Amino acid sequence: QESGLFSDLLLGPLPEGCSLLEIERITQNILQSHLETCQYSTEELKRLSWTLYAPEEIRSFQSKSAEAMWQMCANHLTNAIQYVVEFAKRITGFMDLCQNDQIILLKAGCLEVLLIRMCRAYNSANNTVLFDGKFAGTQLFKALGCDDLVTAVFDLARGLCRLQLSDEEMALFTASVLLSPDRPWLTDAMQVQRLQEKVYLALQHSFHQSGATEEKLTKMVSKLPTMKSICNLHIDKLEFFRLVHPETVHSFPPLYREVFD
Ligand code: MHQ
Repeated sequence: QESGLFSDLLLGPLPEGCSLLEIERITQNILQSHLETCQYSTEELKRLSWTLYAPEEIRSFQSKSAEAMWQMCANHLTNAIQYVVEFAKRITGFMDLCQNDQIILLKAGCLEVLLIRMCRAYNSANNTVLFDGKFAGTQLFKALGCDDLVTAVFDLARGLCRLQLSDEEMALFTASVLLSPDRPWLTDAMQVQRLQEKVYLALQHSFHQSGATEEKLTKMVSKLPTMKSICNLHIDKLEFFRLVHPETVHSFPPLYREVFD
């Protein structure tokens, strides 16, 4: 375990005006925002985690049309995105960004946040995720015609699950992903970068306090490219689906279309 003077020296100086007190304030703010907006409490998920779909229910999902299944997934994703928007709004400093930059960060980051949040609602013991009230395996999503995407999402969830993130770590990690200063077309990337630096320090601090190693943080960061490629795959699938079923995509929730279409 790395802690003490040497690791503090290696971490480098805190950014101007970022005292330990401020780091603790940031941590509390972001943890609370996460807990208030994470859609399902840990207890609720625990209670539901063995509520599985029966074989005939799975078959009935599988025999839905691609349009019906896409519509259903788009609705669930849209609902979840609204919670991410609420999460962002409660992060100190996010609302101080200009509205243009708030929108850019949310559009670019909300699916990544959902992919990280998914591991809370994922059961690695049987490779299932909470979907529409019960736990579902990859085969339930067959009608989408996106097996590669669905498998990639479940694989990522399994990988993230292995890291056993605490709510504090997940809160800070999702906040730092949301506050990425490298998103295209930001008006004030510097302001975003200053915010992200503070959140990242809070994340490092949280690791040191809990006795976790730097390795855990490195592993979390190493999932980012996979998340990016899943986001791109989702865009590709939607684009192709729209070619075949333009009228269905037209009836997707406006928020879903604004983010992905
Ligand atoms: C959130 C709750 C939540 C809500 C929706 C769209 C498409 C073609 C494929 C869940 C994706 C299919 C999603 C609904 C599938 C992998 C999607 C559909 C955490 C995330 C979670 C559980 C989403 C996880 C991914 C799901 C199951 O708080």
